[in-house]
Amino acid sequence: MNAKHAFALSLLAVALSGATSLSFAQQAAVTPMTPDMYPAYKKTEQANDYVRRVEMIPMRDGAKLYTVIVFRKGTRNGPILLSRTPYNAAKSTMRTPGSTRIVDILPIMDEPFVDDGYIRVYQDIRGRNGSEGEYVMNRPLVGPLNDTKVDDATDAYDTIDWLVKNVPESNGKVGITGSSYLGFTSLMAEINPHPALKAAVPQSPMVDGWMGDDWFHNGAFRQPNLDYITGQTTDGGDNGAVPSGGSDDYIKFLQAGSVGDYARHWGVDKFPFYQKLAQNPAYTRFWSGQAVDKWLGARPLTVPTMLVVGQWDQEDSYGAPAVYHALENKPGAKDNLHLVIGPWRHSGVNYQGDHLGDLQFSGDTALDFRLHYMKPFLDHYLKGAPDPKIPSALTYATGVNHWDFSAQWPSAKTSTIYLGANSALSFNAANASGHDDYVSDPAKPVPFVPRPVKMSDRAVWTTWLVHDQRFVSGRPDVLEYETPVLDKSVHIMGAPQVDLYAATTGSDSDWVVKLIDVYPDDNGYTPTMSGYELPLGIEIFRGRYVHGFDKPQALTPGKVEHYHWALPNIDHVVLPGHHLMVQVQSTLFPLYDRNPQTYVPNIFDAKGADYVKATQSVYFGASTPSGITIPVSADK
Ligand code: PG9
Repeated sequence: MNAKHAFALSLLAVALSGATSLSFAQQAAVTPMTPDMYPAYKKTEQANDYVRRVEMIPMRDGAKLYTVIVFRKGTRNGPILLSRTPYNAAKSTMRTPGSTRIVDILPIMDEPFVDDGYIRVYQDIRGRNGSEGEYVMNRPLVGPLNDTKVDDATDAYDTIDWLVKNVPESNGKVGITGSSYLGFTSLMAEINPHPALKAAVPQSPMVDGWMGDDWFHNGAFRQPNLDYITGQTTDGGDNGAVPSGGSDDYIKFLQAGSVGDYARHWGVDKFPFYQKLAQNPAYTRFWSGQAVDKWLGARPLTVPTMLVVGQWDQEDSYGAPAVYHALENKPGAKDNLHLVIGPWRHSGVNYQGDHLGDLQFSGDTALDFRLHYMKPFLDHYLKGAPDPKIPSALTYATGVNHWDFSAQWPSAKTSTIYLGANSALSFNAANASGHDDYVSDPAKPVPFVPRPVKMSDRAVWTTWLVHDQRFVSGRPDVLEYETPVLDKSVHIMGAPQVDLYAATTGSDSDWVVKLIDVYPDDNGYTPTMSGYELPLGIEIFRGRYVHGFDKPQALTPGKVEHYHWALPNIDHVVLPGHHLMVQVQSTLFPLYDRNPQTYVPNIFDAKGADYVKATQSVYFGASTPSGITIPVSADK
């Protein structure tokens, strides 16, 4: 018998015996020339603790959307928790490829849900990854800006309809959640919602891309978007950033010139979404017509909604509070609308939340929220569990590290801190009038983090809003105003409002204001925080919009204008022994594009000669009371 025959016989013996393997003694001897191919091999199925089904769910226009349904084996009568994503449903549901454990394949936030009988569903939105159809960034609602018959509201409706009819393990009740873009799709599901949609937890939703979410803030363009658009729109999958290299984004953007110059240099100008941004720099119908808070505010609230945002959300701090305010007085809002503000970065609610940059909190605040507030909220509406009685506003007070429960947001009580002479900042209006001047030079913009700047570095990007601001203290183009040491605490609960009276020698200008908690110089308990200048809010305003976001106008050189804008919403206690500080500057680079300081019709296309130095004057005193009005807790 040659080696081939012996091998065939051993296969036959396995087949006849029904055994899956032979003991070493039973095996025919192999020789060096025994053929090595073994076509009879059948993969041993892993003993997964989950079921993972992929479905192509048909929409009303015939497009099919790639949908992954995951649940623990044995799940019956389970509620469905849906997320509709542009970030790859297949990858989102295979975090650790090859793992047999459901908690390893799903994102960490899903663990308590699937452990408690939930069915987790991730779907690629139309045109992304595995889904059919055309991708349009934050696809507008069907109507004046969308002449098709489909949007993310209809797609959510059709998906939910299919799921409740075709997932026999479900109890027919659906919740929707997700952060940022997924927060946007969660809100869209609430427009003409499917009756099976019983609750929504939109997190850091992108709501108004011009006012204060991803693309612009008060009209100033955010340059990291160029990387995002490249990744998002250059193929059906997930491309990377602009392949521009370099060790310092500060230099890279400065050398390029305007945003338009940069875009042309790297080929970004060809992308349709870039063109949408560059052709719509002001707040025209293009933007107001797709603001999600305006769409939602035009309808009653029918789906119980818990809006979530991070206090230091570096991408979408605007959206959740804007939707809250658009809905708070609507029929159906009482008891069904909640705003949650946690001590997190953008999307930090879904990760570890025991610290942010140098700031430490009491335990894992994100897990605490998910376990003790978010899940009981969903359990109530999707599983019939008792009502956890979540307040209208659930906010985490940083500084003292505990959750606050409020019936309204923001606090109705306010207190104003005024800029004054000699760098003073005071709760009393300044007696003497005057102004402080600095020269803003677009050739030397103020960096938003210490150089070298690498905006794609996650550690830098996710924590820049809590970065110690001492790195710009003392720059001649940064004004600083500071209170004496506080003898009692200041509990901020809401969005501080900036009133800046200022003039420029240019014909356009940006203004950046920061509200800062200055730690004691000798901070014994956490020495690493000694003297730390913790930003409580940083926000920009593009001067040309002072008389209306849809009406850009040249500024009159030397004329004092009253600029008004909001800092992000916070719940923070500035402790006795600390100081409050305000910094004012005119650039925050390369996060925001540079204002040339000469009025041009479209800053995306400013020319080299348009970029000029300007002397900026910040006014204080009775008739020009620059300051910040702070909502403060009514408790004291
Ligand atoms: N902030 C991201 C985004 C949302 C919507 C549009 C563009 C960007 C995100 O994290 O998804």
